[in-house]
Amino acid sequence: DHSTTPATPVTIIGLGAMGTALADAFLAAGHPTTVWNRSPGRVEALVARGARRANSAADAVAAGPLVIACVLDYPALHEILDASVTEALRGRTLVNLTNGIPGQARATADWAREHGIEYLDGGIMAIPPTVATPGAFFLYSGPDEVLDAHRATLEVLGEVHHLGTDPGLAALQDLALLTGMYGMFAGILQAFALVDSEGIPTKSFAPMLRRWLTDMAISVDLFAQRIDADDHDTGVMNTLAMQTTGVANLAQAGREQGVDVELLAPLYALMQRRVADGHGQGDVAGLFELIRRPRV
Ligand code: FVH
Repeated sequence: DHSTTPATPVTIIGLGAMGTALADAFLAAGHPTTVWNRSPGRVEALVARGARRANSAADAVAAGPLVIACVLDYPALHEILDASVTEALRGRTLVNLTNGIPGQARATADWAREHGIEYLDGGIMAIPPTVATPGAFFLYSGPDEVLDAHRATLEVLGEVHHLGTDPGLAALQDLALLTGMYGMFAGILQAFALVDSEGIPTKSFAPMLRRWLTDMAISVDLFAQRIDADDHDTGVMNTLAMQTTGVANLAQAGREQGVDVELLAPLYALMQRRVADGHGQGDVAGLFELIRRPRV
């Protein structure tokens, strides 16, 4: 009977915008939640909402079996993990949801193994208000048995995606998802700059831009099909040559409107290179061939 099973105590290290949202999610789900932050001021509001205050990071870690860290970056994390905290973590599970690169995740997993700490690395595909809503999903990598032991608790935060035992896989795919997002940000900002140059309020243009980007999201699947089939040339409906002319036009229009079009310059240069290589009648997804790691 799950209703009589006490919820696993959870410790949250790092109470920035995201750590606070994680702690609130566990409090709302009835988990005893101990919190610690470098600057103590951020603890107060959570304590008022039912969290337990720890006087040091080591005390926070000692409060339960599952410790979740969410700080700015790995150097910040390793500043926190001094000798006393490392010792307190022995025999417990550390789930690190701090953004970083695969090498940092793998090095931290090695460090954890050396100190008898179970370790999962993770990535958060949510913003603070969407934590613990159906929109949130979390990436994890690390040993199956560690993930399985804490799956139910981690599901409180959002959908759990276990990407494999290599601890670097969550960081890699987190960064890949963010790469897609930042490319989109560049396009959104460039589009707004263009309409703003004619005094069109971005708010009135926004619904059309959202609709167009939502429709064009199909490109994710279409490009993936082309790349996996290693075929950028058959059945092309919108050729690279045509699209290169279009991008030249929007860059020129931007310049004539007094808009800085620097964000588009690298994409345009790549398109021109691929056309010069003889792939003008191919698909735009063929640009992948110019940026991928060469096959050995
Ligand atoms: N907020 C978001 O929307 C995104 C969503 C996706 C995931 N990211 C990642 O989550 C990590 C934390 O992000 P955050 O939004 O909570 O960041 P801040 O509000 O800026 O809080 C930063 C916390 O890190 C602590 N901290 C910074 N440097 C140190 C250090 N040297 N030693 C100890 N702690 C440090 C900081 O403490 P304090 O300044 O309050 O004392 C905050 O707790 C991040 O990896 C995102 O990429 C969030």
